[in-house]
Amino acid sequence: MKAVCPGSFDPVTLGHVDVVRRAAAMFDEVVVAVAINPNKQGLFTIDERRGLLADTFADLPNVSTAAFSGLLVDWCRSQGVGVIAKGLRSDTDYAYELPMAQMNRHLTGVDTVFLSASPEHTFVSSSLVKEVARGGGDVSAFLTASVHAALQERLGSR
Ligand code: COD
Repeated sequence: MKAVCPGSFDPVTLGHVDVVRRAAAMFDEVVVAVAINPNKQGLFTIDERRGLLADTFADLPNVSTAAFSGLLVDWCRSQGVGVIAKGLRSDTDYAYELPMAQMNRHLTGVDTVFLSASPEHTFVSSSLVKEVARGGGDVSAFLTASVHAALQERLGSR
């Protein structure tokens, strides 16, 4: 079965990496799909995020990247994706994710499976990593070396 791990990935963190790698071990094929949100300016462009994702998962032959706009379930249908795989860090994630999972299933029958976040990644998010990095904090424990370098370069050039 073909699964999608959707998200903003601005940028991809080790929390995302953990979820995608576990999904890749469960499903035949996993597409890591970057959501295009015209109302939200990211730190990295969609293409840059895809590039960082492609580097990160270069060793996994059943993982690819994509970008989508509009409804995730419409994109799933057009791509033959049968399941959405997401990480769950907390009850806050659960409260946010559950109605989306139910709505997505109502709309097209596409189910969502949740992978519990690994304890060491429970507090990791792209937004927190960016905030700490902007303040000069060390975020190297939460990113791959190449994503960390890209983040340093981007923030340094601002
Ligand atoms: N550990 C485990 N999982 C994690 C971690 C971590 N440390 N960090 C993030 N995750 C998981 C998140 O729980 C999420 O499942 C996924 O990784 C992506 O996270 P982000 O932060 O990169 O992306 P989000 O949450 O901004 O992405 C939200 C979507 C873009 C997927 C969602 O809004 C969406 O599907 N939008 C498309 C429009 C649509 O269809 N809307 C209708 C929905 S019913």
